Amino acid sequence: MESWQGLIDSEYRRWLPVTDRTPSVSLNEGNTPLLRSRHLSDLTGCDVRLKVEGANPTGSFKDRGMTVAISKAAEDGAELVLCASTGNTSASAAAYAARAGIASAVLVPAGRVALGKLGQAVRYGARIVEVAGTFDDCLRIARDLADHHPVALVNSVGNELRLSGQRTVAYETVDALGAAPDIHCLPVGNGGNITATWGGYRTFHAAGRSGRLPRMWGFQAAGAAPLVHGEPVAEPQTAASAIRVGDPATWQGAVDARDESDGLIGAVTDEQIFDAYQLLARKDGVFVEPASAAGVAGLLDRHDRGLLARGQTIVITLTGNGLKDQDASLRDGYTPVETGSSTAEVARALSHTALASALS
Ligand code: AN7
Repeated sequence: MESWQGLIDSEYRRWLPVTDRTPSVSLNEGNTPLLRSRHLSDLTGCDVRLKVEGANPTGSFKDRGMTVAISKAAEDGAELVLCASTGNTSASAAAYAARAGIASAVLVPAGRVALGKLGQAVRYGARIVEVAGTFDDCLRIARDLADHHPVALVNSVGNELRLSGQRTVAYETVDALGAAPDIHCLPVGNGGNITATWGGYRTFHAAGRSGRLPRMWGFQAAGAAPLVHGEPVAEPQTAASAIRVGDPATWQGAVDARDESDGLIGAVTDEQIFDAYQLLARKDGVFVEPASAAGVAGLLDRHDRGLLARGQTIVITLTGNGLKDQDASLRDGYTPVETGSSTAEVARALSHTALASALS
């Protein structure tokens, strides 16, 4: 079997807006695991699958759209790519720009980006500007700059290139399952991913590759849930920093995905998000960043309220890798158990744990 070469040089190429003149700027993104969650399946009586997007090269689903956006920017001779970001878009844009030999600049809300993501952008060589404001302010400024200067804006807002790449998550899912699932759960921030994922399912349905369409179930953090309230939130609040967005740029796309699929966009509290974050690591061995657990939190919330029928196939997008946000992983405190370097001392230290009987 030929090894995976990334999305542009995959079987999905024909669904992407690239031509023979488009260079393929790739880090071999896509082709991510679709893992069965035994725990969530047993709990819900459904067949629950986890689409592990943290396995992408920069650790989030953003790489799917970025390979297309930066390849096109390279084709167009762009000298600078620009984006606003809650963190993952900046890491991805900076990496693909580096690969293409194009300079990158990223606008992020000051002090609100997980350090792992910032560290990625630093290392990939992006010019980073921390804006005293929200992500929504960053996006407004980025659009303003792109309107007046010759830079390639690589945010997904109205960006068919980004969205076309992000649709591939649905193509991979359909090809893995043989059809669309009954329900597709995912976190929602700016609204690009739910729009693109739904667009992907519709594309494959129209092409006869899936006999059915899923219901799209999107979940926002309760303190940053404009799509649930039906109006922008001026001061969005959530510890899930990736989805701290008060005025989603792809508002209409997200609402259309919900309505056309007979789905829903619900809110989950930070407590529910962190419970799901913990559960995924403990029960499935999958380490995600907090925002990425919102889809699982939402599914569990529906289940707890008796709103989830058994026997369905459910796919949940886990959007980003847990390694990016160690503030989150250690926020409940981690107390190291320290000992001297003899076997006896280590055995004594372990004797306070469940290992005691094994070591006695
Ligand atoms: C892990 O990086 O918007 O609803 O600037 O990083 O398409 O915005 C990130 C979003 C979910 C929400 N999970 O997706 C950015 C950015 C993770 C994310 C979302 C993001 P959208």
